[in-house]
Amino acid sequence: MTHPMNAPAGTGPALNPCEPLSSFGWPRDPEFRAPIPPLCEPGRVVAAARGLALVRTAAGECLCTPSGRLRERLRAEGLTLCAGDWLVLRREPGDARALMVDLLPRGPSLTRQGPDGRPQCLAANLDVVLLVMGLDRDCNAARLERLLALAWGSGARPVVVLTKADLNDRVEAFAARMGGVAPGVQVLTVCAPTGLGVAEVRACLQGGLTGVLAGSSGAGKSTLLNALLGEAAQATRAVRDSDGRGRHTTTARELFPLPGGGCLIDTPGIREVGLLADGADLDGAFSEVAAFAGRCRFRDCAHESEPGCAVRKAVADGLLDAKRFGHFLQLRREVAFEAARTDERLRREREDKWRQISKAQKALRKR
Ligand SMILES: Nc1nc2c(ncn2[C@@H]2O[C@H](COP(=O)(O)OP(=O)(O)OP(=O)(O)O)[C@@H](O)[C@H]2O)c(=O)[nH]1
Ligand SMILES: [Mg+2]
Ligand SMILES: [Zn+2]
Repeated sequence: MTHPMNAPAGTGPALNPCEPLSSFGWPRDPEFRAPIPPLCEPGRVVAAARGLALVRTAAGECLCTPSGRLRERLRAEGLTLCAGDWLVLRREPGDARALMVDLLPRGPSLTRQGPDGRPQCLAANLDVVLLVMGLDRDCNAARLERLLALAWGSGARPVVVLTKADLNDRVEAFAARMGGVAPGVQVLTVCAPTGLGVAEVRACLQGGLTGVLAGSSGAGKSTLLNALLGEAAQATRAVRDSDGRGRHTTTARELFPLPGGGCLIDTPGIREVGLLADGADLDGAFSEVAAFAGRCRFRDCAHESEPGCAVRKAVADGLLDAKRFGHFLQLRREVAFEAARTDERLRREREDKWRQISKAQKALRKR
């Protein structure tokens, strides 16, 4: 069957039927109507590294290199391909490698501040962000607040998944506490050895949705993925006995289609530095603070010492949890710090550019 999107009028038969791609989430949503040019096909990035990408097309997986023009565009816009990206590919008959000719506009994506201070896309075109925390030692409110800020910033729906239910005898109390930190967010508990809760996670991705696993190393992300796949596709490793920390077993971000529909991107454990800034949404993560902030006297109230601050008043009146408000302030400081780092980088880049220009001008005058 030819997908309507792949059959522009008068271009003859499409190269590949797109039907099998539906299990990879194609088409992303009804408004996603990017036309695929003649003799091209859509594909989804399974994994990407150093400009190369392993891409899933209707015909199977293939290794792809970017066209010169796409490479140029990615460089100009500071973009790197990542798992979950949708691409336009062109393949000459008989070629083993396909050419990536275009990157389709990204939908909700998980981003973080990259090592160079630029935003870096970790996983693209998401419907659900699974915030994974282990009920052994990993699960706490502060960590969840960070993960939630990241998830709300992505634009995809967060779902909290508490793993290792077999290692905690107060599972319900923990789930309730995490539910309090994440008002309105679904909280699931799973136990990999017994398979408890795995079906509920699968249900979150029903209908060909795309999810990403986010959480610290050792939280049990890959173990959960394996349980959903019904096979040990991803390696997993025990956390260190000494401090309960993970060993960063997963090292690359990779997209897996799930039996029964939907796909899931496994990620390396997120180190919680540089997590925030651009990708963070504090109002989403602290919706109850945001609700009071609307009633502050000043629209740009920082809730510090301004008169008529409704947020401070709510804390004083016991309507807003003081600890939560403290976390809000702390995360806001971190976001501001990360943002300042980015500003500093931009300023330096601008200065460099002017230095180069004035050098070139001087050289011209000498001639
Ligand atoms: N008892 C128990 N152990 C679990 C459960 N889920 C995961 N584990 C164990 O926790 C350890 C870490 O699991 P991984 O799946 O490798 O963790 P990860 O989040 O993928 O870690 P990174 O890849 O380093 O980010 C492994 O030894 C798993 O067997 C569970 O439900 N119960
Ligand atoms: Mg892993
Ligand atoms: Zn205020």
